[in-house]
Amino acid sequence: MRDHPRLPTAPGFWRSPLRGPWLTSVLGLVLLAGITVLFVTGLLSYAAYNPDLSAVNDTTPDKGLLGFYLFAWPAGPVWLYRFTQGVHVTLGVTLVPVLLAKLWSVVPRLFTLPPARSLTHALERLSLLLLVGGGLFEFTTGVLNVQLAYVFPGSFYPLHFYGAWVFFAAFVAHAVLKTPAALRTVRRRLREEEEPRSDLAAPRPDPPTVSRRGALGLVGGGSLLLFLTTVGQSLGGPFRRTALLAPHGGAEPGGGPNGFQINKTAARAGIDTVETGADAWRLVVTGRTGTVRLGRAELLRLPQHSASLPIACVEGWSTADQRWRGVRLRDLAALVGYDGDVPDVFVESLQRHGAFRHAALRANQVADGRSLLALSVNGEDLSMDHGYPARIIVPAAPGVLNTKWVARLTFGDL
Ligand SMILES: Nc1nc2c(c(=O)[nH]1)N[C@H]1C(S)=C(S)[C@@H](COP(=O)(O)O)O[C@H]1N2
Ligand SMILES: [Mo]
Repeated sequence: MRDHPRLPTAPGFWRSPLRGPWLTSVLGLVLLAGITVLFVTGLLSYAAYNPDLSAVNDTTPDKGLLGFYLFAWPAGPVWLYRFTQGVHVTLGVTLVPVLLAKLWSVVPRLFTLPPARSLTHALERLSLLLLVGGGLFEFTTGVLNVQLAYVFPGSFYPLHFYGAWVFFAAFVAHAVLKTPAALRTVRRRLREEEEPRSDLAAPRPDPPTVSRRGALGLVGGGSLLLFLTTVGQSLGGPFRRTALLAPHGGAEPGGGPNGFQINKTAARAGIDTVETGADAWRLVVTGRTGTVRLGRAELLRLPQHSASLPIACVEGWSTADQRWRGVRLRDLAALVGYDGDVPDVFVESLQRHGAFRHAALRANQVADGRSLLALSVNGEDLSMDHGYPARIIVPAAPGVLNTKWVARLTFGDL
């Protein structure tokens, strides 16, 4: 095409006949609903970490007011975190095509000249920079974390956390400014009125090769495909095999009672069978009345209780319910002087290096009868990779709080 402008700043450069207020509005309204859910479930995930309990669960530097304490995460229903985090991750992945299509639909505006017509225009463009930058950052860090690709400097958690606040502030401003017009555009189309002139539409469009509805169908189809190949990891059990996009790294869990997902093996955590053996391993329990040390045989002589609970990770995957059996955390608290007035507990693993080797549980979690120091699962001793000789299992909590290879429990208010 001889007369095609070379620079994207020229209005005639953008030729797709698909761009226009309707496409942008529909995609925008889908994102308005979807990203709101992502923000709410993200905040819930933050609350679920017990961020206020200790500097161990939440190590975000300088979080100040943004680390505001939400509420005590409940210990039921047992599938609570599995659900909220499954929604967060599955919806986030599903929205990727919608986000990309939305950005594509407005990309000509990135190149408008002059860059700023007025102070208000300059401020608006600055907020769009935060919106687009924040959105791409949150989706990218989220997907990388789900894929266990820890390529960013520092830890995922504070990056995704701070990014979320920047993104959401810009998102709220954008939604307040644009939603009324988007709704008007969609309604006008429903009444089959002409689309008004807009700088979103190409001034000299090429002939269409697909209709706008067709393009929207393509985006929706892409989302559906991502949904279908992701959701299985949150459902767990046999559905896990359908989660083609979920990472299947870690160890192959194999079959049998211990045959469910393993992210970090005992070998990777640096745990060896000498320190977990009957001669070496003692659980150290400390509380109001001092310290007691218990071997595995002694723990097995305490009252044993069962609970059917899943392990649901922040990465969105979950196991189906497994039948755990062991000693109630509140019974262990009672051994060191807490009868009835159950406190928080700080849990430490044998593991000496790496993340997730300690965790803080809140009093309401310790008090729940389904919160166990598990010694066996599905009728068999825990395998080394699932935390032998003992692991924590708490209902409704994120997997990261279910510490494996437990060495020490310190009861007391944190
Ligand atoms: N000691 C120890 N316990 C741990 C972890 C760990 O790395 N070390 N990982 C936690 C996380 S993030 C999850 S989701 C659950 C399940 O992890 P797994 O699949 O490695 O058993 O165990 C938790 N307990
Ligand atoms: Mo996890």
